[in-house]
Amino acid sequence: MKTTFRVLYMIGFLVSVHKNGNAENSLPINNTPPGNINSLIPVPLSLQIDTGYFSLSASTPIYVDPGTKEALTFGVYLEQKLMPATGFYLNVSTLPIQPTAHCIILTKTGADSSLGEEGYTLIIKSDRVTITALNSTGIFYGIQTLRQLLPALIESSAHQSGPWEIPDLTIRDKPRFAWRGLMIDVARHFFAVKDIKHIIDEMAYYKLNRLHLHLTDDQGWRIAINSWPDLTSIGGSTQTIGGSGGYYSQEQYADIVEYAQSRNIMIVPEIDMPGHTNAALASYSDLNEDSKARLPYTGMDVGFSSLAINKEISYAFVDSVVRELTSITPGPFIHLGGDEAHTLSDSDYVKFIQRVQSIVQSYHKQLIGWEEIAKATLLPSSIIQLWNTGVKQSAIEHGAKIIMSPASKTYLDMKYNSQTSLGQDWAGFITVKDAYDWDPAKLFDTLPEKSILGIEAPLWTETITSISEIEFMIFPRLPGIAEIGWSPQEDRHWDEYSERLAEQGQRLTLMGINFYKSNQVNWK
Ligand code: TNX
Repeated sequence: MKTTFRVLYMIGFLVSVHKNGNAENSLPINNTPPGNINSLIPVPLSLQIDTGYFSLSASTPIYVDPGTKEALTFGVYLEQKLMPATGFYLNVSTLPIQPTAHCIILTKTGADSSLGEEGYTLIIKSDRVTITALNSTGIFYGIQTLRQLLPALIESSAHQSGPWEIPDLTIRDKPRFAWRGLMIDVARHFFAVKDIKHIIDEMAYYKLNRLHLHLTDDQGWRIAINSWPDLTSIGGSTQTIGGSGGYYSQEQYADIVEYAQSRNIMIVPEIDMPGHTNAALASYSDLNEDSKARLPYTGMDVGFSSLAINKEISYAFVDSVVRELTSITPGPFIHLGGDEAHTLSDSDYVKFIQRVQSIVQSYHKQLIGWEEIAKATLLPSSIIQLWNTGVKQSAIEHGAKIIMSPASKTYLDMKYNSQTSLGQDWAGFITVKDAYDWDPAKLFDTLPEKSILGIEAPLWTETITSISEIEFMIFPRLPGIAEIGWSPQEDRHWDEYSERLAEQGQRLTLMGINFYKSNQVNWK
């Protein structure tokens, strides 16, 4: 919305004028600097500023709808996010008939259904903050917006003096795309459960809703499949360039799934096949066409391995994997990779994909695969993840849904520039601006918006070994990806976005996130 931007610019101007100590009279908010309107990422669908401001105090209660544990959970989540910096232990309780004059209300009552399943309304008046949504999803997003509207210091883990003020306003908001994801490759290097939870919290702040875990590859197998124990005892013991690897037990995996759910994020598991399978081929000789186990692999090449696609045992194997994965996957999607199976003929590849697609269907799940799977005849429910050259036109014409992960825009393992020591550059350098300044619906003439389910940024980890290195590669490009997924295209402009990103830099610093301080942004 054009007006939104004029307002954002205006408030930014007024706040900066105020900070310089003059023009107090023109400040619409009682001469007090408000929380920063210019900090919102992703920018909301619509925003209207009123006069006055809300001030959070130790005696501001948080009221939630009665009757559901979930509502209380989100109320407590908000209280815990506000506590460290404010020092306030806000009272969380169910909404009484006569709420106190000064309060925060999280409610489904009176929700605007035109904002859809993930939308919300956030109304800030001098005496009351109200987040209204059809679903708890929307309430959670309203909470993230509220956090970002408070002064940046709200993200400090140490007590700050405040004041904790937000200008009166009305936000109506909903996402452009249903799929707003990040992929982490835990196969090339393994990352502990606590690291994954950390990333989940960082994603939630930007309203991302899918975490795709690339669980297996040539260099490692990271999820316990109890009926095939050597996958982890052998296949899980290596990683790229050496090191002892690791894997998630099914209990640990279920713990990640549950933690993600509490932050509105669905875990999408990927078991890559028929290529990218050396770790499995090293674990079980029977999975090889020549019945000889492969040696473990710790290099960086791709495309050399394949399951024995002519042996029945391979399909029994896939069946066990999908069955066990289904038992720990509440979400509807199972990703079976399908990329870079360079050793197979097209007809063998297609035969394999169609068979594993029916296995996924027999467990009532939807198949996702990388763009190569479009060579096969796909079920209408199957989803294609574009990554390199595009998706076969006939699949698009058949109505296939596409997740957009074009390598030259979204591969967060690509270096920022020639000076970046981590990462790769086969798809080119990707600056912070490059990652932001494109439209998924304009990238390919033949791929219209209605075919696009959403956007996902993959982080491949051949060169990435720690959470701090993950953060350096994903921040600050990930907030840009999140805004592409959420905000209307006509409201996205790099110059204006880079101002908001600059403000977010303070928050990233306070959260202890190791981010790349690109000189394309005037960091504060
Ligand atoms: C391509 S993307 C791959 C991955 C690599 C990545 C490195 C895709 C489906 N395959 O196996 O890790 O490039 O950037």
